[in-house]
Amino acid sequence: MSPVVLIAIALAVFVTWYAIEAIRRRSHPVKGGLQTNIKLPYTEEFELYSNEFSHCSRKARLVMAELAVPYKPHMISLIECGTYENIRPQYLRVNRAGLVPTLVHNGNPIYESDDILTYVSEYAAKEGKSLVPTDPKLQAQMHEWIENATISSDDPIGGMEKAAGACIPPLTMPLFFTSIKYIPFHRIAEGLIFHPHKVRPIMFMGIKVRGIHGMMKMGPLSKMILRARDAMAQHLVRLNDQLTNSGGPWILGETHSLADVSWTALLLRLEETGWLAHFVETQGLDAVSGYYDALKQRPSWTKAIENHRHPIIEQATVDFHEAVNTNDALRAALYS
Ligand SMILES: N[C@@H](CCC(=O)N[C@@H](CS)C(=O)NCC(=O)O)C(=O)O
Repeated sequence: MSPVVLIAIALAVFVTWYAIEAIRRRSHPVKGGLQTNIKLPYTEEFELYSNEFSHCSRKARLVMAELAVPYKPHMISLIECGTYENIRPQYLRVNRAGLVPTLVHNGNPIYESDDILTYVSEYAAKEGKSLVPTDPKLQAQMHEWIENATISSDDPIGGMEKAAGACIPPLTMPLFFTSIKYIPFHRIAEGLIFHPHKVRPIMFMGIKVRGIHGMMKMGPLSKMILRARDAMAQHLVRLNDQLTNSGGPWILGETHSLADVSWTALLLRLEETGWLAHFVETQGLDAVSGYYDALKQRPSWTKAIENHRHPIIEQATVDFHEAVNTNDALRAALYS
């Protein structure tokens, strides 16, 4: 058979495969809350699809642990942890947006981590457990702090000066750089072909090529990281004031609430990416520092965080700290 015919056959096979896969992997944005119109297979009353490293997933696992609601866990890999499992047909049947977390209650999915927090809290309230204060003024404050720590599905980095959650993706960059080193190119290529937001796999390709030592030499990226850094410093100063004024130990004072669940995940992300120590040192955030220590003493921390550490992220964290300690230029670009 001539090479031309062979190439034509290979091309036809690829195009057919692509056309079938593209249909199987069709994704679209989803609205938050309980989806009564979707019924998924399930074996346990609650099943939670989450990722070890994802900020929003950690919030969902924390609320389940805080309110002692049992669930069957399904761990979904994201590219920074190894593969694009979130855009494969099996998971897209659970969540057409290809985002984690998804909580499934008796077969009905609940989307958006903040809606999961509210849903689980309302469910547990029937058994007398609650993470929502009864005072409407405190409730309003709680929602404001939750919203402040949210990563938007539509525009994850929009409004950094307004919301701490929007600063999280840029401030996570150091760990993306060091974790992606362990992910082969062909895995990222899966995202280039099928991810609904191509800019994400393109960015991962770029950061894999560049490596952590080149991170702050990437002009627009380094600008975005520094903007997020400066905005986050202000959010933490506000948190510090809130903790001081409320008298602590929690955001609303004596009541541990859903706001603290959200901020546990946020402070953890800042710790593992090295930012928390920098902010505490430069802004003098004693209240935040004590608050984070207290959060880590709660039993939910072990259940939702320690029991779900991911080896690639653990190694990436070590690599990042080593890079910063051995590269003066990188350290100066990040912290001065
Ligand atoms: N607003 C959504 C955001 C969900 C979201 O962005 N999840 C990220 C992880 S924190 C994700 O699944 N990313 C996968 C990807 O973009 O490939 C929520 O709070 O649940």
